[in-house]
Amino acid sequence: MTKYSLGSLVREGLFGHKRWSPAWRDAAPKAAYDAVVIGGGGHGCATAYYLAKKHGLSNIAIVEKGWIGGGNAGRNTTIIRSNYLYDESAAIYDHAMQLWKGLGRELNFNIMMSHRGVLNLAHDDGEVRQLKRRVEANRLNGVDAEWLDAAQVKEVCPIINISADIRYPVLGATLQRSGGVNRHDAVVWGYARKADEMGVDIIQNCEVTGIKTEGGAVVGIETTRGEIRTPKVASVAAGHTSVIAKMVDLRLPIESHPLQALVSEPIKPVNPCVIMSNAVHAYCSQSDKGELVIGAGIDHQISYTQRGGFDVIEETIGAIVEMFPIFSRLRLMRQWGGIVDVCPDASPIISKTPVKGFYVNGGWGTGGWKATPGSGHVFADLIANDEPNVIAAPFAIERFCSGKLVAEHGAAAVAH
Ligand code: FAD
Ligand code: PYC
Repeated sequence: MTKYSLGSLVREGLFGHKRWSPAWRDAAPKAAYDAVVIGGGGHGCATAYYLAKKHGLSNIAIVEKGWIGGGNAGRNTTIIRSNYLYDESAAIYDHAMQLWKGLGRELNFNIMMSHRGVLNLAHDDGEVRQLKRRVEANRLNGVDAEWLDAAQVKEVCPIINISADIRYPVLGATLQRSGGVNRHDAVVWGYARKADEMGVDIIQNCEVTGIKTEGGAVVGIETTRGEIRTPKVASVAAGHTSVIAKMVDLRLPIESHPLQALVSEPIKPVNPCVIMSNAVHAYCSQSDKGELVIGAGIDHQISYTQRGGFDVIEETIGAIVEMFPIFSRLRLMRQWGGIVDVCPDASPIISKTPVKGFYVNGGWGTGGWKATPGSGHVFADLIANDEPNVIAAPFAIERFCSGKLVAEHGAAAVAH
């Protein structure tokens, strides 16, 4: 019998709580930093972590208007995959996928990474053709992908209804076996704890209200807790990217929409994988606690309210019950929304701007969670070197002028 009880381990801080939690809660803004990251979501905390770890920049701050992980990072359904169509997307999402694989160990935090496989369903001939093409494109990029017919889908996910006479019959699916889910708050805390250990200030309850420039270059920010001087400001404020960009008179082609999700009461394990259907606006996985985690397509109205309409959820639940009749009598426990910012090509912006020292990372739309480590990694590179690396370069804002878009609506896998 060990001499340590679980309680004593927590009290002694052996799980790390004592060291990291109060530090960021108490961080007061300093007068000046070498760089400031706006937004303490997954991407913001990852950016700060890689700035400190890879580039030795630790006189930096994350400024968060609420609490870290309270935005989309804490509201998303944690689906991880990299099966996008174009080379540019495969490069960034698969970069993230490789980082996810070792992230729990790197951060010394259990992020509950589960590579349980992601199915993307096809319900008509057009989708079959489109998804088969994507499997081939994925393989050419070294991304694991398989095409399954309906019977093979049922082998992977025995509870799915593959009858031919339902409104949207399942004709087949792509399967990315390395795809899966993880624990969102743990990822944010893991990055934040490590960043904090390296000297990064995490300033919560501090809203950025303005960005100060002189001669076309950033010199500082205005916040609800006073002014901070800095030559570099990095916006990672998902859902509010265009609001922050407007502070330097930059107009971005981004729309903000609610995206909703919900969970059922917990049940015994019945769903071994993640199943997504773009056509019926629904997807589903099962958490380790047993809750079914269900998501919808975006709400079409533009909004910052962090909640959506019940009509969207009603449609999603109708589709889920048709695909999984076994769920029809379950009760729902919680429903919520986040605000996602969507670019016209359903791909993100990772970019320098015409304002020297102002960098933007946003527009990840419905699918940025899976990118978190890759996004933070390449954005930190851009901020430190003032140049995008080869992975980030295709996502610069110049593409909206040149027309070289990375059109990923199909692979976004969530109805827009
Ligand atoms: P956030 O966590 O939103 O971080 C941005 C932060 O900026 C917020 O904390 C906010 O408070 C802060 N901020 C904003 N304005 C200011 C200001 N003026 N001053 C200071 N701070 C500010 N993606 C997937 O890949 N897989 C999924 O399964 C998935 N499911 C989703 C389900 C839902 C319901 C939602 C809403 C999103 C989902 N997404 C998914 C998308 C994903 O969550 C986002 O693309 C991603 O999390 C965005 O990055 P982030 O985590 O840094 O954003
Ligand atoms: O991009 O895989 C995704 C996703 C799942 C749920 C929301 N987005």
